[in-house]
Amino acid sequence: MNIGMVCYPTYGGSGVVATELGLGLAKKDHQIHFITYRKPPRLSAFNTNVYFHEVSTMEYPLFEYTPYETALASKIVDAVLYEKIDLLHVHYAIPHAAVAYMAKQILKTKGINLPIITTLHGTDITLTGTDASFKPVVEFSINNSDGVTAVSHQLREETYSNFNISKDIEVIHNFIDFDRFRKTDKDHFKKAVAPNHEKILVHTSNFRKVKRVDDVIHIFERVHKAIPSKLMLIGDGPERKPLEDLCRELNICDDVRFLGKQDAIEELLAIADVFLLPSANESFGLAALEAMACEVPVISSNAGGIPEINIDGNTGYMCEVGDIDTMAEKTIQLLQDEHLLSQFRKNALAQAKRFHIDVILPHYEQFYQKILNENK
Ligand code: GMT
Repeated sequence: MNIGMVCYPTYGGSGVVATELGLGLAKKDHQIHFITYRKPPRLSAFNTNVYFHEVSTMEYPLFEYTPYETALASKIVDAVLYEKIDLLHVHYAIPHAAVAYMAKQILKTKGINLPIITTLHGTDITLTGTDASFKPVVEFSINNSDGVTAVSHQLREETYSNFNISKDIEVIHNFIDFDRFRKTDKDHFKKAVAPNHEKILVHTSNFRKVKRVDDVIHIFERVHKAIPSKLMLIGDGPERKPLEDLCRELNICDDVRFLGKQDAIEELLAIADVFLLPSANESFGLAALEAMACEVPVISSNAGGIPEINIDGNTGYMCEVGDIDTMAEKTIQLLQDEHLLSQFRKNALAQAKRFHIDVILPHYEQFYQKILNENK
């Protein structure tokens, strides 16, 4: 198939899922056309069957807000006309689903029917999508996509309860590429981060409020008092500065490393003992799944779709959102029991394998085929 892929070129979340999906499909001989405003980070190397169409916007003094949607729709139309794209898959509803609808209407006037699939990722439904400034457009564009998928059962249900949806929503979980995410020997690296064999806790996110990274720091402070340990914080975002201040206030700066955005997250996960994800909401929690694939148990909240991947008392522990005392207690319990920790590591890997790219990718291929058949 010749597939157009529209996404945000981000380091995590929906951008990563779209990129990994495109790369996986390209390996299976599909032609993948990424249409984004910047090259997605995981698309750096040359790949046969992968093409990149950069959306550029025109500067003009009248445009206080650059009309990105118009530029994206024009780029989609151009790519479909000249690359003979069979189907367009957009990730994150805002604004991609509405833009796809616009491109579809333009192409219709040229005698082309472009099937559109929208994948809902989380905040497009739970946070931004329900804001009055977006809601009618999100609802309309979901209902007017030819196919809709959600990354968890919980997100599917939340979409039905937040909007008036007439479409079937197919659940296709996020997935892991085990060629990349697996435990490797990074002992030299471990010695550099934890020279005195301290335990290593890790958290990855975009440092937005919804991630509750301040809870991560409070949990670490409690763990640190009981067990010699280090905390690696990977990623960047609006909350970083107050979080740095919090570390100073708690006097734990020597044992907390803010590592910023990292390309090779798997190398950091390879040396970690526990992954912390106390989010207020999380439609899936891909970052936790990546940790589990690297044999790192997860201490998380029980928000959103997290219970679809983390198994309480097996691959880690799940607690109520904001219950930092229990999260710290469970972390200490796990880190103090080598036998339990090693069992949880194995369980985490086994659970992650259920989301192996080879298992999930065929679901997307079947879904694409179904939508193409319905649109013949
Ligand atoms: O986590 C974020 O805030 C980014 C966001 C996105 O769309 O890029 O992530 C969402 O999509 C990910 C991939 O499907 C999910 O793993 C995350 O759970 C989800 N984030 C939230 O629901 C907060």
